[in-house]
Amino acid sequence: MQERLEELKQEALSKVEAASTLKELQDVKVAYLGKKGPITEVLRGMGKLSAEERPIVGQLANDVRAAITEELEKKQEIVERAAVEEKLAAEAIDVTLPGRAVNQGNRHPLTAVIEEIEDLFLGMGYSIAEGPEVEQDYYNFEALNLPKNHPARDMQDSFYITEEILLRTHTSPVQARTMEAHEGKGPVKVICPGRVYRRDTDDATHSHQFTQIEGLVVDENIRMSDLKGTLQTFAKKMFGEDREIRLRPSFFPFTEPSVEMDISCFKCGGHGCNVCKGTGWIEILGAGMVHPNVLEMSGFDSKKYTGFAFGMGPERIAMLKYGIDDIRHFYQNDIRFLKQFKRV
Ligand code: FA5
Repeated sequence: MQERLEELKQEALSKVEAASTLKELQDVKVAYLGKKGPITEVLRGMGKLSAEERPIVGQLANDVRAAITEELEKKQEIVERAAVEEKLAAEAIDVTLPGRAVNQGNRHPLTAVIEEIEDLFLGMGYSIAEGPEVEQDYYNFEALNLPKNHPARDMQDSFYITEEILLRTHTSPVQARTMEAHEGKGPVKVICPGRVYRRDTDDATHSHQFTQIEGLVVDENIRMSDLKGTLQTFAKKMFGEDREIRLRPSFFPFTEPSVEMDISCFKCGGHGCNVCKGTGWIEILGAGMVHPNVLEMSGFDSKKYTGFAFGMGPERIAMLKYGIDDIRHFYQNDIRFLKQFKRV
């Protein structure tokens, strides 16, 4: 029996030695130390032994068990460590490899120009107001002194959703909404950037959907000279210190008097070139003194308050500033076009 135990021990230890996975070790454990294993079998047969032999064999069986268990544990640790090392080796990162360049995006040129204009006016004490793109006929036209059937509505052909609701054709309705919210109390000093829509046929300078930035100042004693000074500051900051401005009489139903502002051509300095079509001047925006009817309709006393307003198209400004010859480039998302504005 002692010999048999010694044999089993050698057998088990050589199987432990040969095992290379946790599964194989587990199999050895079950085979030799399990309830149905040969050592248990030997122990069961001890009843047949003499009283002197029994403790010796018992002791030996326990020693064999302990020896196998110890070797199993040692080997298990080795196998586990090897598995971890193998995993680490497989996941190793070669930090000396050259990195892959990250594709970095940049702001859309139109967004950049709008933000530049916003910053400029925020610096002059304006705040930003916004309004809905799906607008009521009342704010888009009526509150701006354009009653139903007024011929000047033709200047801005609209996308109607119902008789009374349309896609706004300009950002001027935000003027009316802002004044209404002030409940007849000045001062009001806002710019209103946003998208607008018109039934214009798309071409190099027109789009059916474009952006505008509106400006509105209402307070006591606001004069035409305040408007002129503001526009002059804007033109110089946006297009360069040498820029001159020129105001030409124009017509908008919501302003009286109304003007259009030109800036001296930044390319030729006013001598005449292809950008200014030989005139030396470039048209930039529409403006004027807020019509008394508009002030009254939005709850302001036109005897006490006066104001000025202006509206510009950032697409046209961006086109001038960066020499872009077709407005459609802004909307086509051609990466070759957009990449040119990296540092804007
Ligand atoms: C207006 O929309 C007035 N609401 C501006 C205004 C505001 C005047 C406050 C007085 C006081 P106008 O229709 O001219 O005006 O449009 C203003 C600017 O929008 C134009 O100068 C132009 O830059 C731009 N614009 C007009 N139509 C289009 C179009 N189809 N595509 C791109 N830009 C356009």
